[in-house]
Formats: sequence, structure tokens, C-alpha cells
Amino acid sequence: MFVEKVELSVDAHQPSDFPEFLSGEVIFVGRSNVGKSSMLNVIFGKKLARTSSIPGKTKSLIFFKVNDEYYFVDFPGYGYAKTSKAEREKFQLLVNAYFKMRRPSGIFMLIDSMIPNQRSDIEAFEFFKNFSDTFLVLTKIDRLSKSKINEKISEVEGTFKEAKSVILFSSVNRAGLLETEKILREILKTR
Ligand SMILES: Nc1nc2c(ncn2[C@@H]2O[C@H](COP(=O)(O)OP(=O)(O)OP(=O)(O)O)[C@@H](O)[C@H]2O)c(=O)[nH]1
Ligand SMILES: [Mg+2]
Repeated sequence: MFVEKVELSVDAHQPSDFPEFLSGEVIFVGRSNVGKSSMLNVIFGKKLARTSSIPGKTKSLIFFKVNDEYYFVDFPGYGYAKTSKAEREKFQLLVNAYFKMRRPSGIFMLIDSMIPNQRSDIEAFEFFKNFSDTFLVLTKIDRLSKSKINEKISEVEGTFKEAKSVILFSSVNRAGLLETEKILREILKTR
């Protein structure tokens, strides 16, 4: 287990809400409904991040303090057609301010294994990869056959060539948790 202690620290709706940087920080990004908050709950070993079957649940940057040393940040999802223009602009401002003010130790970018590559993911990857090592996480693999998973891996590796690695993840059966924890230890340089 990587996470020994975790608490919800700050629900940041504006840059002035961001907490002081600690010794490391990891962010979780991806389209709405891809499973960011669910993945965080698996890493935490408890249901702390709010999840929903309706896209657009997380609307702010939610900072979770882990082991009193790091922040893990749950980002709002992008790419959901029904998000209002005002909300999209607010998200963009928050994200731009975030990268002006801090450098994450690593980025986990989640991609839904059930849907074909999306333009919004390709654009997001081009953006995020500039700021830190970006690890791709294929989510919801519990819903796919082995052969479909392999097809998806090839598709993703062909498209996101600069990704650090591709993790196969399921919040339902916790597949991929150990690999995720190994990467967390590497990027946060602990134990
Ligand atoms: N089968 C399956 N369902 C999943 C998995 N991960 C998430 N889900 C479901 O997908 C839906 C969205 O999950 P969330 O974790 O809320 O997604 P999110 O990326 O945080 O979404 P936003 O906050 O809206 O950006 C929920 O209904 C989850 O139960 C998974 O690994 N397998
Ligand atoms: Mg969420």
C-alpha cells in the first residue's frame, strides 16, 4: 500500500484556494466520467473522492493530502458536450493557473478503454505532456475481453507515443493498483 493516511484537504474553485506545495504532487486528469475519482478511491483504499455515473461530477481541483507529504489532485473532467461554456472557461482558467503556479511530480491521464481515441484526449495529452511525465491509464478494463484490451493498447500506444507507460486499470477489481503504486513510489521518490 502506498497510501497510509489520506484526508480531503482543499476543494479549490479558484487559484487563491490552492494549498502550499508540499514535497510532491500527482494529478489525475481525463475526460468526464472516465473514472478519475474512482481510481483515487482505489488508491486511497476508501471512498473519499465523490464519484457519479453522471459526467461532470468533479467541478473543482480537489486536493487530497497523502501521508502528510504529498497532494494527489482530482481534476474536473474535460470533453463532456453538455458542460456549459461558462463552466468550460472556469475550468480552463483554473488549469492554466495551476500550471503557472506549480509543477506536478507526475500526471496520470486516464482514458476510457471502452471508447475509441477521442480528439479531446489527443489535445489534452499534447498539453499535459509539457509539464511532467505523463502516464496513461486505460480505465474500466473489467468490461472488456482480453483481445479487446490488446486492441486498445495498440491503438493507444500508436497515438500517444510519448506516454511514459500504459497502465491497465479497473476500479471494480483493482487491477493495475500495484503498478500504479510502483509508479507513485518512483515519481515521488520514496521507499
Ligand atoms: N465498470 C467500471 N466502471 C467504472 C470504473 N471506474 C469508474 N467507473 C464508473 O464510471 C462512472 C464515472 O466514474 P467517476 O470516478 O465519477 O469518473 P470521473 O472521471 O471522476 O468523472 P468526472 O468527475 O465527472 O470528471 C461511475 O459510474 C463509476 O462507477 C471501472 O474501472 N470499471
Ligand atoms: Mg470525478
